[in-house]
Amino acid sequence: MRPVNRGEEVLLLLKGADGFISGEKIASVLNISRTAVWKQISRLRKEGFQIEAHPRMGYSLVLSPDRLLPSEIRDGIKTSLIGSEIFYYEKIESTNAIAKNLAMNGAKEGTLVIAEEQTRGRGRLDRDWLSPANSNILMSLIFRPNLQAAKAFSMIMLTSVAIVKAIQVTTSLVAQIKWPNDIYLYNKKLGGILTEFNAEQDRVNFVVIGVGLNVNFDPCLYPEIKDTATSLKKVMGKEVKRAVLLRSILEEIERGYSDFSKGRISQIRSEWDHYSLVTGKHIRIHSLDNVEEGIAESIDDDGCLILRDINGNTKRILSGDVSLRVSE
Ligand code: BT5
Repeated sequence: MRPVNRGEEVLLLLKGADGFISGEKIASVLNISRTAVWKQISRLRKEGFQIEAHPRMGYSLVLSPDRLLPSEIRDGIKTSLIGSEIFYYEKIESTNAIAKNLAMNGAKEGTLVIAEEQTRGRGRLDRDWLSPANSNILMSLIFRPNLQAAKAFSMIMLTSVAIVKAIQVTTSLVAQIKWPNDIYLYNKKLGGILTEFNAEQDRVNFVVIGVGLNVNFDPCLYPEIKDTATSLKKVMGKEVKRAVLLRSILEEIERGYSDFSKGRISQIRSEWDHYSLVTGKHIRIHSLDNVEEGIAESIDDDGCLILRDINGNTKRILSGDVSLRVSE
């Protein structure tokens, strides 16, 4: 993916330089004035990049901030659709809320909304999603699939598979998928997915997929989740570079979405089964007014769970607002 603004172009040259690169060289490569170079350097410094300046030798990048800035996300990313537009916020209400708004106003498929902090991060049924600033991944993606509304939740399947694959590639940890929308690591919740969509006459206009993933925070910060949540840092005992993980997630989502769009659902389903925490287990599924019990067999193409009850009958359970408990 190509850089989209001058700041990113300057950053790429700094990153590619072996030590210092002169202001004159940057100016000539980008065909801009020395003053324009200096302005971009000041801007990058304000964003938290530590750039050393030397009167004769020029500029050298000393340290990049641990921020999910668009320039950091784009650096070396191998996607063409996912993240082709990035909206970055230090602090906003909820990335899903912003993404829905952008989608309503015609934002392109693949648009990524990313925040360092949310003031009203949401789970399903308006539950809170908790995360301190600058620690985790809080993002939403806009999709415009050619899909019936009833099938919109099937996209959780490809997103969760993409997340666990990216975690495995970047950290070697094997996380698991807990139907319908959770990512688990060693039996604690590492992340959640919130899918929302807008449809007309049974066709989907857009789907917004929100992901909250615990990377570098300590769940003990929040009494409500300290016993049930985990983070990659907590398990690994060291920080994980969020931009590296995020890039990998976006790349896996692009791959999964391409398969999904070509109708190759069985490939995604078999990967889902491989990482599933519930397949083959005795489970209880709670919805607002009902409890179902049985053995989780698999999921179908629509993302519904296939449950076999004690009489041997199978049932499809919609992945709406249900919660699932695995029996001991
Ligand atoms: C989810 O809901 O798991 C979906 C969460 C999606 C969050 C992302 S962040 C970016 C985007 N913008 C948003 O506003 N949302 C999305 P649900 O299955 O309803 O689980 C919510 C429950 O998880 C809460 O009631 C808590 O018990 C628990 N929880 C909250 N924060 C957590 C965290 N950081 N880690 C683990 N569990 C958490």
